[in-house]
Amino acid sequence: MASKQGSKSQKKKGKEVKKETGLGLTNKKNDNFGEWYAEVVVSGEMIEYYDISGCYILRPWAMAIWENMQVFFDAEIKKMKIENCYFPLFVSESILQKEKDHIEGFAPEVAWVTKSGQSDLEVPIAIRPTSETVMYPYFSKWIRGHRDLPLKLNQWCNVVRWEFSNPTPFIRSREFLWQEGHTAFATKDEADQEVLDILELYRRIYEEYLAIPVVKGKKSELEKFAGGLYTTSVEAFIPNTGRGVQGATSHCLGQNFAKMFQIVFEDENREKALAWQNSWAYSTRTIGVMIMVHGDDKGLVLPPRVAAVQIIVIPVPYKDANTEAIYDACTSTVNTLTEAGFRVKSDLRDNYSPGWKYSHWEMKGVPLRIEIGPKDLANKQVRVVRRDNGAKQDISTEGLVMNVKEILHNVHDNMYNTAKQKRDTCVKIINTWEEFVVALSEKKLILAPWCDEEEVEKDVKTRTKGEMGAAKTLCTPFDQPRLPEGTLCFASGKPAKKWTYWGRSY
Ligand code: 87F
Repeated sequence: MASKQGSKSQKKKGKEVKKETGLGLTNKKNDNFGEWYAEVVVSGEMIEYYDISGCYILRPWAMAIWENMQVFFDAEIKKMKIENCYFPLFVSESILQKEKDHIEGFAPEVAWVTKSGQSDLEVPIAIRPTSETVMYPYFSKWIRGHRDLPLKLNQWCNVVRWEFSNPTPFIRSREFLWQEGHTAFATKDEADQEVLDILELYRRIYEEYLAIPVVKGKKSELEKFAGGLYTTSVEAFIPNTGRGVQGATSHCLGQNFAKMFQIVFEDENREKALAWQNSWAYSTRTIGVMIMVHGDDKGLVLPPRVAAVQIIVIPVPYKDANTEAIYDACTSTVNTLTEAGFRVKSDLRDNYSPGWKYSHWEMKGVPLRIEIGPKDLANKQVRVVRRDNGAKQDISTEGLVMNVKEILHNVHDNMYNTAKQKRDTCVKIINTWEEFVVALSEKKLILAPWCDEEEVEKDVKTRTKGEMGAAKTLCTPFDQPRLPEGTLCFASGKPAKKWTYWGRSY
Protein backbone atom coordinates (compact mmCIF):
# COMPACT_ATOMS: atom_id res chain seq x y z
CA MET A 1 0.00 0.00 0.00
CA ALA A 2 1.26 3.50 0.84
CA SER A 3 1.06 4.54 -2.78
CA LYS A 4 0.98 8.28 -2.97
CA GLN A 5 -2.61 8.94 -3.81
CA GLY A 6 -4.47 12.01 -4.88
CA SER A 7 -4.42 14.30 -7.85
CA LYS A 8 -2.09 17.25 -8.12
CA SER A 9 -4.77 19.67 -7.05
CA GLN A 10 -5.22 17.71 -3.83
CA LYS A 11 -1.56 18.03 -3.08
CA LYS A 12 -1.74 21.82 -2.95
CA LYS A 13 -1.07 21.50 0.76
CA GLY A 14 -3.02 22.12 3.89
CA LYS A 15 -6.55 22.75 2.78
CA GLU A 16 -7.48 19.38 1.38
CA VAL A 17 -5.78 17.41 4.13
CA LYS A 18 -8.64 15.54 5.76
CA LYS A 19 -9.51 16.47 9.34
CA GLU A 20 -9.83 13.91 12.09
CA THR A 21 -13.59 13.74 11.73
CA GLY A 22 -15.80 10.93 10.58
CA LEU A 23 -13.42 8.37 12.04
CA GLY A 24 -14.10 6.43 15.18
CA LEU A 25 -16.97 4.21 16.22
CA THR A 26 -20.39 5.54 17.16
CA ASN A 27 -21.09 2.52 19.41
CA LYS A 28 -19.25 1.60 22.59
CA LYS A 29 -18.29 -2.03 23.26
CA ASN A 30 -19.69 -2.02 26.79
CA ASP A 31 -22.87 -0.04 26.01
CA ASN A 32 -24.32 -1.81 22.99
CA PHE A 33 -22.14 -4.73 22.08
CA GLY A 34 -24.18 -5.99 19.12
CA GLU A 35 -24.12 -2.66 17.32
CA TRP A 36 -20.47 -2.16 18.22
CA TYR A 37 -19.60 -5.51 16.62
CA ALA A 38 -21.64 -4.85 13.47
CA GLU A 39 -19.89 -1.48 13.15
CA VAL A 40 -16.34 -2.57 13.94
CA VAL A 41 -16.25 -5.36 11.35
CA VAL A 42 -17.14 -2.83 8.64
CA SER A 43 -15.11 0.16 9.87
CA GLY A 44 -12.11 -2.13 10.43
CA GLU A 45 -12.50 -3.18 6.78
CA MET A 46 -12.90 -6.88 7.58
CA ILE A 47 -16.42 -7.29 6.22
CA GLU A 48 -18.70 -5.71 3.69
CA TYR A 49 -22.37 -6.47 4.08
CA TYR A 50 -23.99 -8.22 1.14
CA ASP A 51 -27.51 -8.18 -0.27
CA ILE A 52 -28.24 -11.78 0.73
CA SER A 53 -28.99 -12.08 4.43
CA GLY A 54 -26.36 -14.05 6.32
CA CYS A 55 -23.75 -13.72 3.57
CA TYR A 56 -20.77 -11.42 3.95
CA ILE A 57 -17.83 -10.30 1.86
CA LEU A 58 -14.51 -11.15 3.49
CA ARG A 59 -12.21 -8.27 2.62
CA PRO A 60 -8.43 -8.74 2.29
CA TRP A 61 -7.91 -7.56 5.88
CA ALA A 62 -9.95 -10.55 7.13
CA MET A 63 -8.76 -13.02 4.51
CA ALA A 64 -5.12 -12.38 5.45
CA ILE A 65 -5.89 -13.44 9.04
CA TRP A 66 -7.55 -16.60 7.78
CA GLU A 67 -4.51 -17.33 5.60
CA ASN A 68 -2.04 -16.76 8.44
CA MET A 69 -3.85 -19.34 10.57
CA GLN A 70 -4.07 -21.63 7.56
CA VAL A 71 -0.30 -21.56 7.04
CA PHE A 72 0.21 -22.81 10.61
CA PHE A 73 -2.53 -25.44 10.63
CA ASP A 74 -1.81 -26.76 7.14
CA ALA A 75 1.88 -27.29 7.98
CA GLU A 76 1.01 -29.04 11.25
CA ILE A 77 -1.44 -31.50 9.71
CA LYS A 78 1.06 -32.28 6.95
CA LYS A 79 3.53 -33.23 9.68
CA MET A 80 0.83 -35.66 10.84
CA LYS A 81 0.72 -37.14 7.30
CA ILE A 82 -2.72 -35.74 6.60
CA GLU A 83 -3.21 -34.97 2.91
CA ASN A 84 -5.21 -32.19 1.29
CA CYS A 85 -7.85 -32.98 -1.31
CA TYR A 86 -10.95 -31.40 -2.78
CA PHE A 87 -14.40 -32.95 -3.13
CA PRO A 88 -17.31 -31.38 -5.04
CA LEU A 89 -19.62 -28.73 -3.63
CA PHE A 90 -22.74 -30.65 -4.70
CA VAL A 91 -24.35 -33.72 -3.16
CA SER A 92 -27.07 -35.86 -4.68
CA GLU A 93 -30.20 -36.29 -2.61
CA SER A 94 -29.88 -40.06 -2.34
CA ILE A 95 -26.36 -39.84 -0.95
CA LEU A 96 -27.16 -36.96 1.41
CA GLN A 97 -30.03 -38.88 2.99
CA LYS A 98 -28.00 -42.04 3.46
CA GLU A 99 -27.04 -41.45 7.07
CA LYS A 100 -30.39 -40.70 8.73
CA ASP A 101 -29.21 -39.82 12.28
CA HIS A 102 -26.69 -37.51 10.80
CA ILE A 103 -28.96 -35.44 8.59
CA GLU A 104 -31.96 -35.56 10.90
CA GLY A 105 -32.40 -32.22 12.61
CA PHE A 106 -30.05 -30.56 10.14
CA ALA A 107 -32.35 -31.04 7.12
CA PRO A 108 -33.98 -27.56 7.25
CA GLU A 109 -30.54 -25.98 6.85
CA VAL A 110 -29.66 -27.73 3.61
CA ALA A 111 -29.79 -25.48 0.52
CA TRP A 112 -30.83 -27.03 -2.81
CA VAL A 113 -30.25 -26.23 -6.46
CA THR A 114 -33.46 -26.96 -8.34
CA LYS A 115 -33.02 -25.16 -11.65
CA SER A 116 -30.55 -24.42 -14.38
CA GLY A 117 -31.71 -21.39 -16.29
CA GLN A 118 -35.47 -21.74 -16.62
CA SER A 119 -35.66 -25.51 -16.63
CA ASP A 120 -36.09 -27.63 -13.54
CA LEU A 121 -33.32 -30.11 -12.83
CA GLU A 122 -34.37 -33.72 -13.11
CA VAL A 123 -33.27 -34.25 -9.54
CA PRO A 124 -32.53 -31.41 -7.12
CA ILE A 125 -28.92 -31.22 -5.96
CA ALA A 126 -27.87 -30.21 -2.44
CA ILE A 127 -25.03 -27.86 -1.56
CA ARG A 128 -22.72 -29.40 1.05
CA PRO A 129 -23.40 -28.33 4.64
CA THR A 130 -20.48 -30.63 5.61
CA SER A 131 -18.87 -33.42 3.59
CA GLU A 132 -19.35 -36.74 5.39
CA THR A 133 -21.83 -37.99 2.81
CA VAL A 134 -19.81 -36.54 -0.05
CA MET A 135 -16.58 -38.24 0.93
CA TYR A 136 -17.43 -41.51 2.64
CA PRO A 137 -18.72 -43.41 -0.42
CA TYR A 138 -15.18 -42.97 -1.78
CA PHE A 139 -13.56 -43.96 1.51
CA SER A 140 -15.52 -47.19 1.06
CA LYS A 141 -14.11 -47.62 -2.43
CA TRP A 142 -10.51 -46.73 -1.56
CA ILE A 143 -10.22 -48.74 1.64
CA ARG A 144 -9.82 -52.49 1.03
CA GLY A 145 -7.10 -53.92 3.22
CA HIS A 146 -5.37 -52.83 6.43
CA ARG A 147 -2.55 -51.48 4.28
CA ASP A 148 -4.94 -48.81 2.96
CA LEU A 149 -5.24 -47.45 6.49
CA PRO A 150 -4.94 -44.94 7.94
CA LEU A 151 -6.58 -42.73 5.33
CA LYS A 152 -6.16 -39.15 6.44
CA LEU A 153 -7.69 -36.37 4.32
CA ASN A 154 -8.41 -32.70 4.79
CA GLN A 155 -10.03 -30.09 2.61
CA TRP A 156 -10.09 -26.30 2.77
CA CYS A 157 -13.45 -25.25 1.43
CA ASN A 158 -16.70 -23.37 1.85
CA VAL A 159 -19.94 -24.87 3.17
CA VAL A 160 -23.51 -23.59 3.20
CA ARG A 161 -25.98 -23.90 6.08
CA TRP A 162 -29.21 -22.00 5.64
CA GLU A 163 -29.45 -20.70 9.20
CA PHE A 164 -32.58 -18.93 10.37
CA SER A 165 -31.49 -17.51 13.73
CA ASN A 166 -29.90 -14.08 13.67
CA PRO A 167 -26.90 -14.03 11.35
CA THR A 168 -23.69 -12.46 12.68
CA PRO A 169 -20.57 -11.86 10.58
CA PHE A 170 -18.02 -14.67 11.11
CA ILE A 171 -19.96 -16.14 14.04
CA ARG A 172 -23.08 -17.33 12.26
CA SER A 173 -23.16 -16.94 8.48
CA ARG A 174 -24.94 -18.96 5.82
CA GLU A 175 -21.76 -19.61 3.90
CA PHE A 176 -18.44 -19.91 5.65
CA LEU A 177 -14.88 -21.11 5.09
CA TRP A 178 -13.40 -23.94 7.09
CA GLN A 179 -11.12 -26.91 6.92
CA GLU A 180 -12.74 -30.28 7.42
CA GLY A 181 -10.58 -33.24 8.25
CA HIS A 182 -11.87 -36.78 7.68
CA THR A 183 -9.75 -39.73 8.72
CA ALA A 184 -10.11 -43.51 8.97
CA PHE A 185 -8.09 -45.92 11.10
CA ALA A 186 -7.86 -49.64 11.76
CA THR A 187 -8.06 -49.19 15.53
CA LYS A 188 -9.98 -47.07 18.00
CA ASP A 189 -6.76 -46.20 19.84
CA GLU A 190 -5.32 -44.47 16.78
CA ALA A 191 -8.55 -42.56 16.27
CA ASP A 192 -8.69 -41.51 19.94
CA GLN A 193 -5.13 -40.24 19.78
CA GLU A 194 -5.75 -38.17 16.66
CA VAL A 195 -8.85 -36.54 18.15
CA LEU A 196 -6.63 -35.12 20.91
CA ASP A 197 -3.73 -34.22 18.62
CA ILE A 198 -6.05 -32.15 16.44
CA LEU A 199 -7.72 -30.58 19.47
CA GLU A 200 -4.29 -29.46 20.64
CA LEU A 201 -3.71 -27.73 17.29
CA TYR A 202 -7.04 -25.93 17.75
CA ARG A 203 -5.97 -24.82 21.22
CA ARG A 204 -2.77 -23.48 19.73
CA ILE A 205 -4.62 -21.54 17.03
CA TYR A 206 -6.65 -19.78 19.72
CA GLU A 207 -3.99 -19.29 22.35
CA GLU A 208 -0.78 -18.91 20.33
CA TYR A 209 -2.20 -17.12 17.28
CA LEU A 210 -5.40 -15.37 18.34
CA ALA A 211 -4.31 -14.73 21.96
CA ILE A 212 -7.60 -16.15 23.26
CA PRO A 213 -7.79 -18.58 26.19
CA VAL A 214 -9.89 -21.70 25.54
CA VAL A 215 -11.06 -24.70 27.53
CA LYS A 216 -10.48 -28.15 26.09
CA GLY A 217 -13.15 -30.65 26.92
CA LYS A 218 -15.79 -33.17 25.96
CA LYS A 219 -19.31 -32.34 24.80
CA SER A 220 -22.36 -33.80 26.55
CA GLU A 221 -24.45 -36.49 24.84
CA LEU A 222 -27.01 -33.81 23.99
CA GLU A 223 -24.48 -31.40 22.50
CA LYS A 224 -22.20 -33.85 20.70
CA PHE A 225 -22.39 -34.48 16.95
CA ALA A 226 -25.29 -36.96 16.82
CA GLY A 227 -23.75 -39.04 14.06
CA GLY A 228 -20.57 -39.70 16.03
CA LEU A 229 -19.30 -41.51 19.11
CA TYR A 230 -18.00 -38.52 21.09
CA THR A 231 -17.16 -34.89 20.46
CA THR A 232 -14.34 -32.80 21.89
CA SER A 233 -14.07 -29.05 21.52
CA VAL A 234 -12.22 -25.92 22.48
CA GLU A 235 -14.60 -23.43 24.10
CA ALA A 236 -14.06 -19.68 24.24
CA PHE A 237 -16.06 -17.11 26.18
CA ILE A 238 -17.28 -13.61 25.30
CA PRO A 239 -17.40 -11.61 28.56
CA ASN A 240 -19.53 -8.79 27.12
CA THR A 241 -22.45 -11.06 26.28
CA GLY A 242 -21.73 -13.76 28.82
CA ARG A 243 -21.90 -16.35 26.06
CA GLY A 244 -19.72 -19.35 25.45
CA VAL A 245 -18.69 -20.03 21.88
CA GLN A 246 -17.54 -23.34 20.45
CA GLY A 247 -14.19 -22.52 18.92
CA ALA A 248 -13.56 -25.75 16.99
CA THR A 249 -14.50 -29.43 17.23
CA SER A 250 -12.74 -32.74 16.91
CA HIS A 251 -15.03 -35.77 16.74
CA CYS A 252 -14.46 -39.47 17.06
CA LEU A 253 -17.15 -40.91 14.82
CA GLY A 254 -16.63 -44.45 16.03
CA GLN A 255 -17.85 -46.99 13.45
CA ASN A 256 -21.28 -45.44 12.77
CA PHE A 257 -20.44 -44.00 9.39
CA ALA A 258 -18.36 -47.05 8.50
CA LYS A 259 -21.49 -49.16 8.92
CA MET A 260 -23.65 -46.84 6.84
CA PHE A 261 -21.12 -46.43 4.05
CA GLN A 262 -19.56 -49.88 4.29
CA ILE A 263 -16.06 -48.65 5.05
CA VAL A 264 -14.66 -52.11 5.63
CA PHE A 265 -11.14 -53.50 5.50
CA GLU A 266 -9.57 -56.91 5.77
CA ASP A 267 -7.37 -57.04 8.87
CA GLU A 268 -4.09 -58.97 9.37
CA ASN A 269 -6.09 -62.14 10.09
CA ARG A 270 -8.02 -61.76 6.85
CA GLU A 271 -11.15 -60.85 8.75
CA LYS A 272 -13.50 -58.04 7.76
CA ALA A 273 -13.52 -55.10 10.14
CA LEU A 274 -15.17 -51.68 10.19
CA ALA A 275 -12.91 -48.64 10.09
CA TRP A 276 -12.73 -46.18 12.98
CA GLN A 277 -13.29 -42.61 11.84
CA ASN A 278 -12.75 -39.03 12.98
CA SER A 279 -13.79 -35.67 11.63
CA TRP A 280 -12.71 -32.23 12.77
CA ALA A 281 -13.10 -28.61 11.74
CA TYR A 282 -12.42 -24.98 12.52
CA SER A 283 -13.93 -22.14 10.56
CA THR A 284 -13.84 -18.39 9.93
CA ARG A 285 -15.81 -18.15 13.19
CA THR A 286 -12.34 -17.96 14.82
CA ILE A 287 -12.01 -14.42 13.40
CA GLY A 288 -15.32 -13.34 14.94
CA VAL A 289 -14.27 -14.61 18.35
CA MET A 290 -11.00 -12.71 18.01
CA ILE A 291 -12.80 -9.46 17.17
CA MET A 292 -15.26 -9.86 20.04
CA VAL A 293 -12.59 -10.68 22.63
CA HIS A 294 -9.94 -8.09 21.74
CA GLY A 295 -11.73 -5.21 20.03
CA ASP A 296 -12.22 -1.90 21.87
CA ASP A 297 -13.88 1.49 21.44
CA LYS A 298 -11.21 2.56 18.95
CA GLY A 299 -11.82 -0.48 16.72
CA LEU A 300 -10.13 -3.79 16.04
CA VAL A 301 -7.15 -4.96 18.10
CA LEU A 302 -5.33 -7.61 16.08
CA PRO A 303 -3.00 -10.18 17.63
CA PRO A 304 0.43 -9.78 15.99
CA ARG A 305 0.80 -13.40 14.79
CA VAL A 306 -2.25 -13.17 12.53
CA ALA A 307 -2.41 -9.46 11.64
CA ALA A 308 -2.08 -8.72 7.91
CA VAL A 309 0.09 -5.76 8.86
CA GLN A 310 2.00 -5.95 12.13
CA ILE A 311 3.60 -2.53 11.99
CA ILE A 312 2.41 0.64 10.29
CA VAL A 313 4.99 3.36 9.74
CA ILE A 314 3.68 6.93 9.62
CA PRO A 315 5.68 10.05 8.76
CA VAL A 316 5.05 13.07 10.96
CA PRO A 317 6.36 16.02 8.92
CA TYR A 318 6.27 19.41 10.63
CA LYS A 319 5.93 22.63 8.68
CA ASP A 320 9.59 23.45 8.20
CA ALA A 321 10.98 19.97 8.58
CA ASN A 322 12.83 18.09 5.87
CA THR A 323 9.86 16.10 4.59
CA GLU A 324 11.86 14.09 2.12
CA ALA A 325 14.34 12.90 4.76
CA ILE A 326 11.40 11.82 6.96
CA TYR A 327 9.80 9.90 4.10
CA ASP A 328 13.14 8.26 3.33
CA ALA A 329 13.51 7.23 6.97
CA CYS A 330 10.03 5.67 6.80
CA THR A 331 10.91 3.72 3.70
CA SER A 332 14.18 2.48 5.12
CA THR A 333 12.41 1.48 8.35
CA VAL A 334 9.94 -0.54 6.29
CA ASN A 335 12.77 -2.17 4.38
CA THR A 336 14.73 -3.09 7.50
CA LEU A 337 11.70 -4.62 9.20
CA THR A 338 10.53 -6.40 6.05
CA GLU A 339 13.94 -7.99 5.65
CA ALA A 340 13.77 -9.10 9.27
CA GLY A 341 10.55 -10.96 8.44
CA PHE A 342 7.87 -8.62 9.77
CA ARG A 343 4.69 -7.68 7.93
CA VAL A 344 5.12 -3.92 7.75
CA LYS A 345 3.84 -1.01 5.67
CA SER A 346 4.12 2.72 5.55
CA ASP A 347 1.29 5.18 5.01
CA LEU A 348 2.85 7.96 2.98
CA ARG A 349 -0.40 9.40 1.64
CA ASP A 350 -0.17 13.18 1.63
CA ASN A 351 -3.90 13.87 1.60
CA TYR A 352 -4.37 12.61 5.17
CA SER A 353 -2.97 14.14 8.36
CA PRO A 354 -0.85 12.04 10.74
CA GLY A 355 -3.66 12.17 13.31
CA TRP A 356 -6.18 10.84 10.81
CA LYS A 357 -3.81 8.02 9.94
CA TYR A 358 -3.33 7.14 13.62
CA SER A 359 -7.09 6.74 14.03
CA HIS A 360 -7.43 4.85 10.76
CA TRP A 361 -4.80 2.23 11.61
CA GLU A 362 -6.05 1.99 15.18
CA MET A 363 -9.50 1.22 13.78
CA LYS A 364 -7.92 -1.52 11.67
CA GLY A 365 -6.18 -2.86 14.75
CA VAL A 366 -2.53 -2.83 13.62
CA PRO A 367 -0.51 -3.99 16.66
CA LEU A 368 2.30 -1.41 16.40
CA ARG A 369 2.58 2.07 14.99
CA ILE A 370 5.94 3.67 14.25
CA GLU A 371 5.97 7.45 14.02
CA ILE A 372 8.92 9.27 12.48
CA GLY A 373 9.23 13.04 12.83
CA PRO A 374 12.05 15.62 12.71
CA LYS A 375 13.06 15.00 16.33
CA ASP A 376 13.27 11.25 15.75
CA LEU A 377 15.37 11.84 12.67
CA ALA A 378 17.78 14.08 14.61
CA ASN A 379 18.05 11.58 17.47
CA LYS A 380 18.35 8.52 15.20
CA GLN A 381 15.28 6.98 16.79
CA VAL A 382 11.65 6.14 16.06
CA ARG A 383 8.59 6.35 18.27
CA VAL A 384 6.73 3.08 18.77
CA VAL A 385 3.10 3.03 19.94
CA ARG A 386 1.31 -0.17 20.96
CA ARG A 387 -2.30 -0.74 19.93
CA ASP A 388 -3.11 -3.05 22.84
CA ASN A 389 -2.30 -0.65 25.69
CA GLY A 390 -1.34 2.64 24.02
CA ALA A 391 2.18 2.54 25.51
CA LYS A 392 4.72 4.77 23.76
CA GLN A 393 8.45 4.19 23.55
CA ASP A 394 11.35 5.81 21.70
CA ILE A 395 13.68 3.26 20.15
CA SER A 396 17.08 3.81 18.58
CA THR A 397 17.22 3.00 14.89
CA GLU A 398 20.12 0.70 15.65
CA GLY A 399 18.22 -1.62 17.96
CA LEU A 400 15.00 -1.49 15.92
CA VAL A 401 14.64 -5.12 14.84
CA MET A 402 15.47 -6.59 18.24
CA ASN A 403 13.16 -4.21 20.04
CA VAL A 404 10.22 -4.60 17.66
CA LYS A 405 10.51 -8.37 17.96
CA GLU A 406 10.37 -8.16 21.72
CA ILE A 407 7.55 -5.62 21.78
CA LEU A 408 5.37 -7.71 19.43
CA HIS A 409 6.02 -10.69 21.66
CA ASN A 410 4.89 -8.66 24.66
CA VAL A 411 1.81 -7.44 22.80
CA HIS A 412 0.75 -11.03 22.19
CA ASP A 413 1.38 -12.05 25.80
CA ASN A 414 -0.39 -9.00 27.15
CA MET A 415 -3.42 -9.57 24.91
CA TYR A 416 -3.61 -13.20 25.98
CA ASN A 417 -3.18 -12.41 29.67
CA THR A 418 -5.73 -9.61 29.58
CA ALA A 419 -8.26 -11.84 27.81
CA LYS A 420 -7.58 -14.65 30.26
CA GLN A 421 -7.97 -12.37 33.26
CA LYS A 422 -11.29 -11.09 31.93
CA ARG A 423 -12.50 -14.61 31.23
CA ASP A 424 -11.35 -15.92 34.60
CA THR A 425 -13.23 -13.21 36.50
CA CYS A 426 -16.38 -14.44 34.69
CA VAL A 427 -15.95 -18.03 35.86
CA LYS A 428 -18.34 -18.84 38.70
CA ILE A 429 -18.20 -22.12 40.56
CA ILE A 430 -21.65 -23.00 41.88
CA ASN A 431 -23.26 -25.88 43.77
CA THR A 432 -26.99 -25.21 43.88
CA TRP A 433 -29.80 -24.34 41.48
CA GLU A 434 -30.28 -20.95 43.20
CA GLU A 435 -26.62 -20.08 42.68
CA PHE A 436 -26.88 -21.28 39.08
CA VAL A 437 -29.78 -18.95 38.26
CA VAL A 438 -28.02 -15.96 39.82
CA ALA A 439 -24.76 -16.70 38.01
CA LEU A 440 -26.61 -17.08 34.70
CA SER A 441 -28.29 -13.70 35.13
CA GLU A 442 -24.85 -12.24 35.87
CA LYS A 443 -23.56 -13.57 32.52
CA LYS A 444 -21.10 -15.92 34.17
CA LEU A 445 -19.27 -18.89 32.76
CA ILE A 446 -20.62 -21.46 35.18
CA LEU A 447 -18.70 -24.45 36.45
CA ALA A 448 -21.07 -26.84 38.18
CA PRO A 449 -21.09 -30.38 39.57
CA TRP A 450 -23.36 -32.45 37.32
CA CYS A 451 -24.85 -35.95 37.31
CA ASP A 452 -24.21 -36.21 33.52
CA GLU A 453 -27.78 -37.25 32.68
CA GLU A 454 -29.29 -36.18 29.38
CA GLU A 455 -32.74 -35.69 30.91
CA VAL A 456 -31.31 -33.29 33.46
CA GLU A 457 -29.62 -31.19 30.78
CA LYS A 458 -32.91 -31.06 28.86
CA ASP A 459 -34.65 -30.02 32.07
CA VAL A 460 -32.13 -27.22 32.67
CA LYS A 461 -32.77 -26.03 29.12
CA THR A 462 -36.53 -25.81 29.63
CA ARG A 463 -36.19 -24.21 33.05
CA THR A 464 -33.93 -21.46 31.69
CA LYS A 465 -35.76 -20.75 28.44
CA GLY A 466 -36.30 -17.06 27.77
CA GLU A 467 -35.60 -14.37 25.24
CA MET A 468 -31.87 -14.54 26.04
CA GLY A 469 -31.84 -18.21 25.07
CA ALA A 470 -31.58 -21.28 27.29
CA ALA A 471 -28.52 -22.41 29.22
CA LYS A 472 -26.76 -25.57 28.11
CA THR A 473 -23.55 -27.43 28.74
CA LEU A 474 -20.52 -26.00 26.99
CA CYS A 475 -18.13 -28.83 27.80
CA THR A 476 -16.77 -31.06 30.53
CA PRO A 477 -13.19 -29.81 30.88
CA PHE A 478 -10.44 -32.41 30.63
CA ASP A 479 -8.76 -30.50 33.40
CA GLN A 480 -11.13 -31.46 36.25
CA PRO A 481 -11.03 -29.80 39.67
CA ARG A 482 -11.29 -32.24 42.58
CA LEU A 483 -14.85 -33.44 43.10
CA PRO A 484 -15.29 -34.09 46.83
CA GLU A 485 -17.08 -37.31 47.70
CA GLY A 486 -20.79 -36.74 48.23
CA THR A 487 -21.01 -33.69 45.95
CA LEU A 488 -24.49 -33.42 44.47
CA CYS A 489 -25.64 -32.34 41.02
CA PHE A 490 -26.71 -28.67 41.08
CA ALA A 491 -29.79 -29.43 38.99
CA SER A 492 -31.02 -32.89 40.00
CA GLY A 493 -29.64 -33.39 43.50
CA LYS A 494 -28.28 -36.78 42.42
CA PRO A 495 -24.63 -37.67 43.02
CA ALA A 496 -22.43 -35.52 40.78
CA LYS A 497 -20.11 -37.31 38.36
CA LYS A 498 -18.09 -34.39 37.03
CA TRP A 499 -17.53 -30.66 36.83
CA THR A 500 -19.09 -29.21 33.66
CA TYR A 501 -19.17 -25.71 32.16
CA TRP A 502 -22.64 -24.29 31.56
CA GLY A 503 -23.90 -21.07 30.04
CA ARG A 504 -25.67 -19.44 27.15
CA SER A 505 -23.82 -19.83 23.90
CA TYR A 506 -23.55 -18.70 20.32
C1 87F B 1 -26.18 -28.77 8.74
C2 87F B 1 -26.84 -29.40 7.71
C3 87F B 1 -26.58 -30.72 7.43
C4 87F B 1 -23.74 -29.54 11.23
C5 87F B 1 -25.27 -29.47 9.49
O1 87F B 1 -18.33 -30.86 13.06
C6 87F B 1 -25.66 -31.45 8.16
C7 87F B 1 -25.00 -30.83 9.19
O2 87F B 1 -23.75 -32.70 9.81
C8 87F B 1 -24.04 -31.52 10.00
N1 87F B 1 -24.61 -28.86 10.51
N2 87F B 1 -23.43 -30.84 10.99
C9 87F B 1 -22.43 -31.51 11.83
C10 87F B 1 -21.07 -31.44 11.23
C11 87F B 1 -20.20 -32.48 11.82
C12 87F B 1 -18.73 -32.48 11.41
N3 87F B 1 -18.50 -32.47 9.99
C13 87F B 1 -17.12 -32.48 9.56
C14 87F B 1 -17.92 -31.47 12.10
C15 87F B 1 -16.50 -31.37 11.68
C16 87F B 1 -16.28 -31.46 10.22
